[in-house]
Amino acid sequence: MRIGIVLYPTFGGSGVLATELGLALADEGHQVHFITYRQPVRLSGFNANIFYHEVRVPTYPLFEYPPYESALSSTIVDVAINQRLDLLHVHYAIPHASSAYLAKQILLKSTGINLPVITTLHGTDITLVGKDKTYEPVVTFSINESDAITTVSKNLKEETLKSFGVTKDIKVIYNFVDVKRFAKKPIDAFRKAVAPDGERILVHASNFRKIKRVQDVVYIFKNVLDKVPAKLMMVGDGPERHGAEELCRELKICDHVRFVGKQEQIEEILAISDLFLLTSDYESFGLSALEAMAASVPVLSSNVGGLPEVNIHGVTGYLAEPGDIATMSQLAIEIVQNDEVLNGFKQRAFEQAKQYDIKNVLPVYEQLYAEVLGEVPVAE
Ligand code: GMT
Repeated sequence: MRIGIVLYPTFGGSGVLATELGLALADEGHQVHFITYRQPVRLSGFNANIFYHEVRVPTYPLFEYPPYESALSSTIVDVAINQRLDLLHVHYAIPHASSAYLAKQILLKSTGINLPVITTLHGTDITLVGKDKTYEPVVTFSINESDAITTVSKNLKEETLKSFGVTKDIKVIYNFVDVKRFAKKPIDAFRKAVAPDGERILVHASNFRKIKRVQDVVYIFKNVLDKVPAKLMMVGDGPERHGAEELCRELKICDHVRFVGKQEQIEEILAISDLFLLTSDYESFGLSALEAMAASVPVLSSNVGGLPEVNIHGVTGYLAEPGDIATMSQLAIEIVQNDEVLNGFKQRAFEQAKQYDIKNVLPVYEQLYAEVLGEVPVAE
């Protein structure tokens, strides 16, 4: 198949997932055309089946807000015609689903091409931004106009049905991970550099937005440190990083915390880690937690959104209410203070991640594509 994928090219989960999906589809022999405004972060190296089409947004003094949505629709039209796309898969509703709708109408009217559009909803496009009255009518309309809709967890499906007048069926296709990529041997020299005296290594990775509650990560770490020798790696960057760094200074724990910024090789960091902390107010799924589990790292997370579908309480880690720092700290200590307990969690986290391996999820997307193209009947 010739598949167009519209995505955000940044470190956010939806962009990472969309890129990994495209790479896996290309490995299966499909021709994949990524459409976005910048080279996606996880897209590197040459692959004969992969193409990248950059959306150019010309500036003009009149444009205080350059019209990206129109530029994206025009690029989709161009790619669909010239690359003879069979279908378009857009990740994150805003503005990708409405740009896709517009492109579809242009193609239909001007060339007679009917380009099927699949929209995958990822999280904040529904729960935060999408719900905002400024966007809601457009989001509802463009979701309903998609030929197929998927969400990355059962929880996100429920949230979508609760907040939007969606009249179409929504299929849950869980996020996935390439277990092979994350099941890496730790690099001893790296572990020693971070934790020279064999301290436990705790890790958090995100885009440091408010919703992630990164200060909670720092408070929890401080409580762990009071009981167990430990180090904390803070991976990523974003608006809340500065506040988290300040807090480390206030709590006088800077020597034990490293803010390493955005990292492309997250698997190297996870390979030396003992516990992943995800304290968010909401996660539709928590792809970063799944990646940690694929690297045999247990997860301490909040009990929200799709996280309980991924992180199983008492099995792959623990869950607690967002903001309940005391309980989270106690549970984190429980996981890391004893080798035997920690190793049990590590093993079970890895077993759980295997269920979400790309090789199990990719065929589900391929089946959906075939259904949308009318090649196979729609599965119940
Ligand atoms: O909202 C973000 O943190 C980024 C966002 C994205 O779309 O890039 O992440 C969402 O999609 C990820 C991939 O499906 C999920 O793993 C995240 O849980 C989800 N984030 C939220 O729901 C907050």
